[in-house]
Amino acid sequence: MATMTSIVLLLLASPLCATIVRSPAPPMGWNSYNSYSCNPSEAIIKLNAEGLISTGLKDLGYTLVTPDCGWQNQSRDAQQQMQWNATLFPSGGEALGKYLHGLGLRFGLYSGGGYHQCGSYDLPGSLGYEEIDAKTFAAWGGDSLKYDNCFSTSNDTMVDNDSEEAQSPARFEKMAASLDAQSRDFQFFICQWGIGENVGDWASQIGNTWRMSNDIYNAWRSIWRISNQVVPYYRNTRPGAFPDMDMLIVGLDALSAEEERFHYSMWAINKSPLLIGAKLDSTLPAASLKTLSNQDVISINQDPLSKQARLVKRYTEEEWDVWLGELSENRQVLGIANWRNESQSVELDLRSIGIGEANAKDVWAAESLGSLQRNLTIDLTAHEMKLLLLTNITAPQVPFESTGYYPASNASLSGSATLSTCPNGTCHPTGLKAADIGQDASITFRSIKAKSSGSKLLGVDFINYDYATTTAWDWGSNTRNLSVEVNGGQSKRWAFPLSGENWYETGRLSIEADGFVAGASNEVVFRAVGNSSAPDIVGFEVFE
Ligand SMILES: *[C@@H]1O[C@H](CO)[C@@H](O)[C@H](O)[C@H]1NC(C)=O
Ligand SMILES: *[C@@H]1O[C@H](CO)[C@@H](O)[C@H](O)[C@H]1NC(C)=O
Ligand SMILES: *[C@@H]1O[C@H](CO)[C@@H](O)[C@H](O)[C@H]1NC(C)=O
Ligand SMILES: *[C@@H]1O[C@H](CO)[C@@H](O)[C@H](O)[C@H]1NC(C)=O
Ligand SMILES: *[C@@H]1O[C@H](CO)[C@@H](O)[C@H](O)[C@H]1NC(C)=O
Ligand SMILES: *[C@@H]1O[C@H](CO)[C@@H](O)[C@H](O)[C@H]1NC(C)=O
Ligand SMILES: *[C@@H]1O[C@H](CO)[C@@H](O)[C@H](O)[C@H]1NC(C)=O
Ligand SMILES: *[C@@H]1O[C@H](CO)[C@@H](O)[C@H](O)[C@H]1NC(C)=O
Ligand SMILES: *[C@@H]1O[C@H](CO)[C@@H](O)[C@H](O)[C@H]1NC(C)=O
Ligand SMILES: *[C@@H]1O[C@H](CO)[C@@H](O)[C@H](O)[C@H]1NC(C)=O
Ligand SMILES: CC(=O)N[C@H]1CO[C@H](CO)[C@@H](O)[C@@H]1O
Repeated sequence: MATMTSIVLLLLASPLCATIVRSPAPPMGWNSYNSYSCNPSEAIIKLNAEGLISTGLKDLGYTLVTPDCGWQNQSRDAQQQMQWNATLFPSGGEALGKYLHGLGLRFGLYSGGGYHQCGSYDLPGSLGYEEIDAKTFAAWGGDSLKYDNCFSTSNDTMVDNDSEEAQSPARFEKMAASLDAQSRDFQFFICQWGIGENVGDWASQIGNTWRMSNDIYNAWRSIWRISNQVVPYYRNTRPGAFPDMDMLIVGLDALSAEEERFHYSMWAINKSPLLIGAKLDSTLPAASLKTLSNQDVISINQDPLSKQARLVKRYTEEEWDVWLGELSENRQVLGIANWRNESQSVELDLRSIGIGEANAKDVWAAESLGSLQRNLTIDLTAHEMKLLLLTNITAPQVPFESTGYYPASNASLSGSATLSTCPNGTCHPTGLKAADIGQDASITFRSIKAKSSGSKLLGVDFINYDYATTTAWDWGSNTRNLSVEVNGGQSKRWAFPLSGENWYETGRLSIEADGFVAGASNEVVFRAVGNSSAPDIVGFEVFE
């Protein structure tokens, strides 16, 4: 009864409070950080807000404007409220909000759940002041809050990625509840950096978006790193809950025009927010503006189904990937990603990704390709992401079928490799995994069946949660490599992305391995590559 009463009271009370708005599509807008670091100012914000309008980007949906770190005064006022730094923002926060709203834009606020703000040792954080700050942000007319994770555990350590406290949802939940208590709608963007376990599980409950990686870096290699880390978050992505791959580096003079299209495509199909980080003035390259303005790519990102694309096939030595995302109205987006910095021609059998026939539009070329089936030959230029919008999709007449599942628990392990029993319900589908596959280890599967000789599609069930935080600034890639040798032939290498949100959540990577012979006597050996560990292996399934 008590519970019933409180539910009734809550329902009655709800019209008085607003709540975190579950905006159905990923946020789009502009943020100051990538171009101005923690040094925004009123003039900078106004320049770029006006840039959104003069470039036409506002009309395409980029409406949120966020001054990132560095906007504050060092002291709170007598009522303990945060204040704007009047040297940098002479008109103050409320006036800035009015100005942005007057332009038809939305006002994004930024703070963090720590003792200080990121990028400073003296600007006050929101930790312990959540209710006051949420109220102040609402009074200024804020429409969203990006909430960062610096100084989470001490006054003098800016980045703590390892402690339980730094990884905990508690500080983010406190701010979410404080925003919910305001009589103003907010979007809540969690910037916890994807540290710890199961971040998408809790963050998607309380935030519109969650940063699933360390910061983007102004170089091509961070595209590879973040793409490998976003893979498993499709489980949490849904309308109102999106994985944040960080602000775009399009227009920042770090990538070629082709690479900018690749980066933008990858963010769009994975349903990341599309937050521009470039200066929207005369220095913005025309090609970058054109990329940011592609309406087909924007509508793929904003599609009402809100399904993150899946990495459905990878060719590591050949350096290309196949990504496939479901869209509304029974459409799909097919992304063919050339990680090689050279042009190459690749072949893809649509049947191997579950498609019989489909009509296709090459999105970036803006041309119809007519009806496609079976084997496509795709010419890719260096670092190109080809995006094909598929409609009228039919299933293959003769689909690939499983001809057997081979658990690691039934394989011969050598060297450091050990078989480990996982907590109940994990390490799908067997509950066991081969772990510690180091330099001298191998896992040998015998008696593998094949109906015919040649290349087979293998669905490898693996576990990798070796995520990059400090190595993110360098060459951390969120991958572990595995070599696969069939019947004593030449071994081949694959880079496995993250599989899940902990060391027990299985992911599946589909690869093609050659050298099988018809019959039931095939032998497949998995090994680590060089001196770095392989992903843990649960088993694999063969498809023909
Ligand atoms: C305001 O910003 C300026 C420029 O960054 C800085 O020098 C000054 O210390 C800040 N003042 C306060 C009170 O935060
Ligand atoms: C910062 O806040 C203090 C205390 O409220 C105030 O005296 C000072 O003028 C402010 N300085 C700036 C730059 O905003
Ligand atoms: C941080 O500093 C404040 C005041 O300067 C102090 O009250 C608090 O205990 C400090 N916290 C930590 C974790 O050092
Ligand atoms: C890709 O190749 C071009 C031309 O050879 C070169 O200028 C560029 O630095 C390369 N990019 C990367 C990320 O290595
Ligand atoms: C398509 O490619 C596969 C190999 O990927 C090959 O076995 C098959 O014969 C090809 N089919 C056609 C119709 O070319
Ligand atoms: C899809 O198929 C339907 C009939 O099956 C047809 O009317 C329609 O024109 C097709 N759409 C495209 C884009 O080809
Ligand atoms: C396990 O391996 C043996 C041969 O080593 C094979 O006979 C048996 O069918 C395998 N069982 C499974 C479940 O794969
Ligand atoms: C494992 O979990 C299932 C449900 O997920 C439950 O029915 C079963 O009792 C659990 N087994 C153990 C040993 O905890
Ligand atoms: C695996 O290979 C990829 C490139 O194919 C590379 O970027 C990555 O660093 C490798 N991973 C490890 C852990 O060595
Ligand atoms: C691993 O191998 C690389 C080169 O292949 C070498 O530079 C590095 O020192 C090795 N690391 C260890 C721990 O042996
Ligand atoms: C998981 C991870 O990358 N942890 C790093 C957190 O930061 C400390 C200090 O910078 C590193 O030593 C850890 O490796």
